[in-house]
Amino acid sequence: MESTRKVLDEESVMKLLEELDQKRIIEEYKNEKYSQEDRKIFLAQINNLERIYPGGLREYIKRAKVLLNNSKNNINPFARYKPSVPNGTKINIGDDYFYNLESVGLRELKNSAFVLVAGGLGERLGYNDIKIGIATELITKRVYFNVYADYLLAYQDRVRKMHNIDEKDDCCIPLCIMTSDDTHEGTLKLLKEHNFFGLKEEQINIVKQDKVPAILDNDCHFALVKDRLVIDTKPHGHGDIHTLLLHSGVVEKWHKLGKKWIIFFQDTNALIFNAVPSFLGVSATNKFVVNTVAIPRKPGEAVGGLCMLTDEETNSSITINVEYNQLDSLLRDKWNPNGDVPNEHGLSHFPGNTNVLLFEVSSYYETLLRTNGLMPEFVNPKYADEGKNLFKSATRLECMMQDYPRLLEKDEKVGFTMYDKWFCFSTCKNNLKDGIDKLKKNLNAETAFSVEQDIYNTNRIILSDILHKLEVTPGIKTDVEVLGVKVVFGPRIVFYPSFAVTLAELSEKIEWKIKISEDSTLVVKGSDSKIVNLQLEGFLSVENEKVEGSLKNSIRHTFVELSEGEGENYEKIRGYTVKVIES
Ligand code: UGB
Repeated sequence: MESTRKVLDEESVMKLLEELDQKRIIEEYKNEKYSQEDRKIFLAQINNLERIYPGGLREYIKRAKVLLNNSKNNINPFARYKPSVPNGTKINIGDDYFYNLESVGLRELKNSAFVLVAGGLGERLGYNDIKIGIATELITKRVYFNVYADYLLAYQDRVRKMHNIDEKDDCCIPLCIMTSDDTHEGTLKLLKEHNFFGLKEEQINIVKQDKVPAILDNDCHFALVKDRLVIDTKPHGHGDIHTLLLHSGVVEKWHKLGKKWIIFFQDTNALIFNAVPSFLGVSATNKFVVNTVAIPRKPGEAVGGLCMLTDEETNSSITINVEYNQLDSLLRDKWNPNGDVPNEHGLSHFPGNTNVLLFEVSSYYETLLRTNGLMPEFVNPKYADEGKNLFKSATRLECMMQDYPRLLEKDEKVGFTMYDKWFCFSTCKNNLKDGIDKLKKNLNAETAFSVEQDIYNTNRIILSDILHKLEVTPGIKTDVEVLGVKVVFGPRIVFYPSFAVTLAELSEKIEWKIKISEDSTLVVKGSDSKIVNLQLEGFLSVENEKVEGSLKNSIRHTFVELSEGEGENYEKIRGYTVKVIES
């Protein structure tokens, strides 16, 4: 990150470790069992740790000591704050205001850049490869990154048309991807093997997050990897993206290019792009420096809650995410003795954070320069004694990308935009078994099969409930059972972004209505496709053509349960495969 930093030689490293009170490590360094090569690797590691953390190891330890001291003395970071339900912009999908926002947002795409945070290992998902390489649904089998690239390409196409930009002139929408040691190689491989899914290599920046030193005790002694001269390190969290965007020079580059907006999105939420144009419209209209896509959440869900926190001393307020593992206790203390209680619809009073964030570039760049890209952090040691002096295992500082608004000093406008969940949020975070257990507890499964259901369902709801252009007729039952739970699929309707990137476009390209049987499959691609009064029984794939009238064939996509361990990885995590049958 800080490329101009001087390389520390052995003497300087030893001086630094001495200053940081890391005597045990200095002793270990001198141990004769280590070779010159081991020592060289160790010195390189210290130099790297110095480089990746703004302010280096001195700053890391300084901040860690404060946070560990607060934790030991039970100083609650929220002690000064009183939580209340925040006010945001409520979106009614399909009303006039929504279409207005979409068209404002569409114009802003020219000034936008995107950031995909994809450094997470996905421990809850238990998938043995990178998450952006998982098939989103089994009809087109497009993996997450393919879908994201398709959206960027379709946005570029609209920007070109809207602003009369010639084919030969560049109108790239830049993308930055954050990887980690767990995902970096896999991400490069996926992108290269697929020729960047149609994007230009130059429009993509990849920044890799590094891990930070693991800490053994309240005095911030670093942990060593067992029997090795290597400092043990642990993930620092998705908040690293802000530090990396500054120190890699990416945000400066985008600022110079005249970009106005940066949209941050997660690795496994393809539905979010339904909301992107209107979300941009909200920020542009309200001049928000930070905006968050929010959704209704159920109490107890692993989704952070947006709260208005009012400082009881100064009376100033901030609307910010409180992470799901802290929300209930904060609310019990100062809002309702029963904590995160449901409202009359069974939902939390506090909107859920999707971690899809939209920042205004000038304010963002200025803030990062002022703070040197250092994020607010927290520490979460598990203590082994009552006095809180011993840790069960080494800990580290962590940071979250959604904590960025805490860095703002000026009276800048921070907002959030509330959407219906079905429209923009469906993530793949849990393995099959945990997903099913969540369903049984009336929570969202957030697993591969629920994502696939949500993709088809969202298109069905948009066409039927919002555009009033769909009628579903009965067909052969094609439900599949997964670990004893029935998974129901309606018609498998997949629209490529090239066909429509807004609801307004979709509505314009579907004339009259679509009548489709519940076991049919419709895939539409290409900006020149048009659907006029279609009655479909079977399978239809449309690309840049006009289809009209009645179409019947005997092709069906049926879902078939797999036994444990059977199938490709992307099938194993959903528990079924798709079979194309012709009767
Ligand atoms: N990620 C990284 O790039 N690097 C990291 O070190 C860690 C993660 P998770 P989490 O969607 O409802 C978040 O693990 O942290 C990427 C919000 O904090 O999937 O449990 C990772 O690859 C929470 O408030 O999510 O919870 C992925 O793309 C809530 O909104 C992204 O960061 C929740 O998301 C998120 O990582 C949610």
